[in-house]
Amino acid sequence: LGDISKTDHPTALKGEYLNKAKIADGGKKQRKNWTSTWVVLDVTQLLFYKESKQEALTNLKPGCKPEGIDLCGALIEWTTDKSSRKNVFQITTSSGNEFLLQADNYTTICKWHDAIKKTVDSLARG
Ligand code: I3P
Repeated sequence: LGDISKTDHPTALKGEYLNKAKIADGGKKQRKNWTSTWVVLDVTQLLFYKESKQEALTNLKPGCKPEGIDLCGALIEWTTDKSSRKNVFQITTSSGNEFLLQADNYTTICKWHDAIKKTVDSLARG
């Protein structure tokens, strides 16, 4: 877990491919569709890029903007009943969007779970 800072400051994680499925939009259930996504953790938000190279292009091309999730007031919880897959946690945003994130590698998904949770906690403390 080398990327996680030991201080109380918001944690940011460099990009990595995770499996992502959006299961609700504004509280309304959506059909689940798992896709591999390049995920980057910012100070206040989680960014979803289609591909790693999109991150490099995002500041150059207006059309390359990632999908950003506001982590303020979000809920992060492990789940075993929302998917048949292993190593799944759910992010519920304050606006009622629900995402599942998954990786086959347990260490990888724990790193993301812990860092995102830490960011949410730091945002709650102001
Ligand atoms: C879904 C697809 C998903 C699966 C989901 C299925 O079928 O197989 O991979 O989720 O299960 O409904 P479809 O492609 O026809 O939409 P998991 O892989 O996370 O189990 P679910 O309905 O139990 O969520």
